[in-house]
Amino acid sequence: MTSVRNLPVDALVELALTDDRRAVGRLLTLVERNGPEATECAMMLHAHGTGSHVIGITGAPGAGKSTLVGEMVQQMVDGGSHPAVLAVDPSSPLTGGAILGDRVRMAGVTEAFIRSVATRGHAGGLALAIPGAVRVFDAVGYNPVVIETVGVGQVEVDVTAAADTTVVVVTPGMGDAVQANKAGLLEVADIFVVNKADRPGASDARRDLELMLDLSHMTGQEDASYRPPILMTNSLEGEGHSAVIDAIETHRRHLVDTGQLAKRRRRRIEFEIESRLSTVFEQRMIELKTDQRWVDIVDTTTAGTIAPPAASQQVANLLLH
Ligand SMILES: Nc1nc2c(ncn2[C@@H]2O[C@H](COP(=O)(O)OP(=O)(O)O)[C@@H](O)[C@H]2O)c(=O)[nH]1
Ligand SMILES: [Mg+2]
Repeated sequence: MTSVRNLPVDALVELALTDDRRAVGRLLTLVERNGPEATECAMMLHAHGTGSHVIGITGAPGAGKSTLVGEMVQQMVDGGSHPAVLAVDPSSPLTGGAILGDRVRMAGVTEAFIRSVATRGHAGGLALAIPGAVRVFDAVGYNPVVIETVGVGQVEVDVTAAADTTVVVVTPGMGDAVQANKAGLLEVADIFVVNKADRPGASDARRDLELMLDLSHMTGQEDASYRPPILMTNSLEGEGHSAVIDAIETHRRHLVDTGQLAKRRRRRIEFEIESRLSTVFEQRMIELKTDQRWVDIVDTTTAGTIAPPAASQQVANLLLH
């Protein structure tokens, strides 16, 4: 058995396109590293895009995202789909991945591809790692691609940029709905899930969300014909998940019918290009700082010979050439 580690990228891509799991796993590793091989891989995969639906699942740690995803993936597979999961878990990537992996293995699912990604250690961060991994899954033919991530700060923004449909998971009690609102999740949600519906306060959480949606004119939807549904699930008992899957399909069809799917995908590409450029410039900036020309510019500016805006212009010229 030859190791996929020794294969050149073109052979690896060819093998991955036959849904060889080791080859897919190796491609994901290369993409996460974001070296020259990642670029080569992206170029080769480009021609094989299948347009998979990308679903973002976001919410606070412990909300039950992994459990929910495990349950949903099981149902998707039972329904004949071939889903992939990208679990981005900054708090406990190993545990998070293991919980999801164990559940799915327990259920006997071999049709789904599950991958855990740590948030650290990627050049360019998740903004590049996520679209790269989605491209791999999409080309191989995994559909849908589910991205699980914690809904705080930049990570959440990244996942929203990558997803066609964003599902925000909240739990009963502790003013979760209010927290979600504060975190800006109301604006990015296409679907709300109140998970742990077995706990007291679930209907209060739903009511809070309904009220906030009534008050908010900023639900992120580009037309008034769509209002994010609020669904209840009990992931321990496996209740309510088919309604979530149906709501995701309804939203997908809405995106297609209104032309918003194309717009979202365009925005996704725009975001990736921007993220790549930022990464390139940050890298060049780091390199430039070890260069005598940088020292000279800072020296002349400090001496008062030129003003900082002019110095910035000189630096920009250096970076662009
Ligand atoms: N009571 C109850 N507990 C749940 C439910 N869904 C998940 N949990 C539990 O909540 C904890 C966190 O779940 P996990 O899926 O890891 O949350 P994540 O951090 O959002 O991915 C685990 O102990 C789950 O067993 C639910 O519907 N009801
Ligand atoms: Mg998790």
